[in-house]
Amino acid sequence: QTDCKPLLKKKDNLLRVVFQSAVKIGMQDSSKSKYILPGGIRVYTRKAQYQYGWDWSPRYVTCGIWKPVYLEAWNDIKIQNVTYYTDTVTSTKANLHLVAFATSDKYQECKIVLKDQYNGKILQEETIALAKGLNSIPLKFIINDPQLWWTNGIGNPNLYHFEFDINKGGKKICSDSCKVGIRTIELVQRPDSVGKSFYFKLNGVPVFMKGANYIPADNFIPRVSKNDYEKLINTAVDCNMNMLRVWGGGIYEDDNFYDLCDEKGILVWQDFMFACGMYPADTAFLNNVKNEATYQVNRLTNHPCIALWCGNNEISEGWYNWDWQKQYGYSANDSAKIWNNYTLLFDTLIKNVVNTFDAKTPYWPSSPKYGWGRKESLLEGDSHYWGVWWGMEPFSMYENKIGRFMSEYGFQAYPADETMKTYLDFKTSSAGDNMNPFWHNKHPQGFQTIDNYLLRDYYNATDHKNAVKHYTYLSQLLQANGITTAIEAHRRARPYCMGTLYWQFNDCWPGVSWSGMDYYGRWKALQYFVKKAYSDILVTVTEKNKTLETFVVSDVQKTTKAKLCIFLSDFNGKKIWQKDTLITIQPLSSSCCFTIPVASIIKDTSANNKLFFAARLYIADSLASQAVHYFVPYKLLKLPKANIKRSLKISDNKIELSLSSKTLAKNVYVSLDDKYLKLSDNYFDILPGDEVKIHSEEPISSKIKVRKIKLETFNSK
Ligand code: BMA
Repeated sequence: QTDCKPLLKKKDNLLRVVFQSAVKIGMQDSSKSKYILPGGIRVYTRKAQYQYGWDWSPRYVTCGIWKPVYLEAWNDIKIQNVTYYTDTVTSTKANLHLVAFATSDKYQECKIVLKDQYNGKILQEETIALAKGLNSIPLKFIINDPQLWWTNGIGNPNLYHFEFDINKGGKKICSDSCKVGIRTIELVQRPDSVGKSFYFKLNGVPVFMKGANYIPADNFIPRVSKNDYEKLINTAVDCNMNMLRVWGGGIYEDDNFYDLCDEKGILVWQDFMFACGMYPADTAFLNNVKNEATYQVNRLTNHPCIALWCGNNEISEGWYNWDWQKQYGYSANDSAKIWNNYTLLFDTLIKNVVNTFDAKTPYWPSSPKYGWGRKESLLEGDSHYWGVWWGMEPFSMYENKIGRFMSEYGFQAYPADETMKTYLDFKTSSAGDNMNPFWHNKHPQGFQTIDNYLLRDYYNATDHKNAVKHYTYLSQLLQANGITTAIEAHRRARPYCMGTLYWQFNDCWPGVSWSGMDYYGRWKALQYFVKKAYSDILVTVTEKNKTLETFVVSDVQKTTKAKLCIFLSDFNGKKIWQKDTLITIQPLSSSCCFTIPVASIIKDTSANNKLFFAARLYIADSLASQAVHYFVPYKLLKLPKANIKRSLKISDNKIELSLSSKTLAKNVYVSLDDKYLKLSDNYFDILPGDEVKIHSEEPISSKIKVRKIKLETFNSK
């Protein structure tokens, strides 16, 4: 934002560089205008918009420039950037080309050389002449038997390491090295009988996207270390995700973030950093955005993880659905001007930058295409469905409101008690106390909304003897069940729906929010549930018109043989009905394998609250996925008192815990001495007669005793 003029000063034998800055903020132009723009002052400053406060982040407007400032000197030739393109790919050959931009301080002849850094082999070399000034240098090359880049779950994220050199007289003058993935990506939007498809093809394969919306990992961005990024991306991988959306009110992420996504096969839906507001479009602002977009597109274009450039978050939705025109009292002229500014920014300027510098990656002007109240939002484009939470609709609506690509939907939950204890005194606070600012919930109706939904499926735990802890546990179950209802419905709807990204993956501070994983990386129940709901092959059960439908969904490319065991049981393990069948699961598919009317297996409906229906899918004799369906809201279940047997083994500072129960034990939460413990699974049901084996994923002290392991189970009131 500033116009920096370096001044060199010599003092104490040190050369000091002083940046004199004439502060120019975009405000200058708009101060002449009569209207206020939605978003207020923040839309004039090109810095992280969430720093002005969001419904999950505090307001830290004074956060400033956080990246290093440096001067770069060069002479002779400087490579500005090198962009790699995958042109065509077959299993035996990939045709690629690169375009290098290099500045030369004179006319001169030189040799360009492209090497494979892994084996040192020269892939291509040419003698060329550079003109004085900026030169564009194209170079074609071939990779035989290419190892393609694939996403997590589909294949290996293979990377090549290329080095592009400019040599003179046999000497290297300058060089640029880059890790590149050989892959093609397409966004397919084909008109069909309902609307238009919206899905990604990776190397020609339609891939169902499973992931979440990513926000900055801290209020104070320099605090995020490489290790933190690793923890975050490892969680995405661990939870069987293949896409993260870098949301437009945050930051263009650190190089480490994209490097890790490249290495681990996570595609990135990359928003430009504009969100929920209308932006000015005076010449200074446009020039500034042009520089910003050009810089970011050039910085990120070679990352195979970049699947999509998206102009903004919820601006077109805001303009058409949030009544801004009335709220801000715009005249017809004001409205025309403001919308014209929008189109200049997102339909012209940014789109042109992407087409110029990264034409191989699709561009999408705004997420979502239509607001969630409009029927078109379910027929084409991507969709943010907020009828649940903002619209107070029941979780079951997730099964009906399914668009072509669900890029946002979400529900809040409390973080782990240990996280809350870092900012809250449990003794003086009571659960659900939304007047207490120390609860760290930035959503104005956050607590009331959680409470409201809690009463539908569970009960309000504020009078529980251990209220905060119990409320936390229940709110996490509520969120986990709600969001997985959505995920499973989206996956069943494949290929109509081809992606699901819940809101939100992570947090920027410890607090109550929509995240599945809190600020300290502690998993809420949702994260454990997501890991299962995103598994490559999933069995899922839904009840529609009093009929139970068992679906099997596959995201793998090969045909799979499996055994499906379906049964109805009471909570003491008495099987009332069962059926085993052998099935063949088609690649990249979702199909309903079995339906049965509820009435044909449950004669006495008053016993519904003591029964569950389960589907278990075995692949090569091991349990690949399991679905459990209950017939009444959880609060109405007549659960027996669980008597869980445990056996504990500790080796190499790792816990191996085996839990079994003769009766149903619902949502078993395992903690260690009341401390949060990252486990291979948690909050799970132990079906009657089952043994569940879990292990710790973080080192623990070898002094742990069985009685230190605490178990909490859900018990209807
Ligand atoms: C979405 C996002 C954010 C917001 C979240 C929760 O629509 O785009 O703006 O934080 O909802 O309300």
